[in-house]
Amino acid sequence: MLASPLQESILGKAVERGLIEIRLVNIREFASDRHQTTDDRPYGGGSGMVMKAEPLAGAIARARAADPPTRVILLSPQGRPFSQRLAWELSRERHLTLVCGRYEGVDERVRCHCVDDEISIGDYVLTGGEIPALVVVDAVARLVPGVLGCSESPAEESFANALLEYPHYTRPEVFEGHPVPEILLSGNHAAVRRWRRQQSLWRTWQRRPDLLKEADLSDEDRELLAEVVGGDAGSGS
Ligand code: 4HQ
Repeated sequence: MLASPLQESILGKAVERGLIEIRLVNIREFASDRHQTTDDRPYGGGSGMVMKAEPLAGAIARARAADPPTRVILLSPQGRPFSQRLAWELSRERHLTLVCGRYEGVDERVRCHCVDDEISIGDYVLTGGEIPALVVVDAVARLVPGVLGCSESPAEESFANALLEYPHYTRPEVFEGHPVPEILLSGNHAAVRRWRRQQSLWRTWQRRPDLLKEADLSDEDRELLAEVVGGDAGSGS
């Protein structure tokens, strides 16, 4: 579930170029019985299985013994909501350990005593923490200097400034009867910049008013938004 996606595309290239290093640990290696059991039935009864504490704790202890020191993060729907802000924060760490649970979750004592943080990628239930871990790795790795080409620097994009992206177009000039907005063909760079900013503001106003409330808009932003939505620009409603 993890090895193959991590070898592809931008992440794979970043690993090849030595910009990031990713190690996978199979917790079965830390099981003590000959069946390499990592789950067991819940105390108190009920359906489903629980990840046993010892194999997980053993795997985490191994990670903690490594250099440089690591921050250990459990992926779980009960965690702190993942966001671009948190991705930036994690991108400044030298070493992260992402713990992926299966079944109904991990023994509460692992959560309390072996991990530093808990992160959720959203309010829905998945079958395991592997895909959430891939989401975190992807979002964090692309912020590591050198991972993206310099033409696609992560600083000036959506969420860095809390606004949604403006619409993008490439050739052909007319697709199934739908033309590219004329202004983008005008060669007037100042007008293009203005139009894009206005589109970003408008989109965010329409689709994510919650983001607009957090954004700090300039006077010009408010004017651009008022041009398309009327008097209540920037109120976020
Ligand atoms: N799970 N954000 C259940 C998630 C999840 C999420 C991970 C499912 C852990 C045991 N993790 N396992 N949403 O749904 O992070």
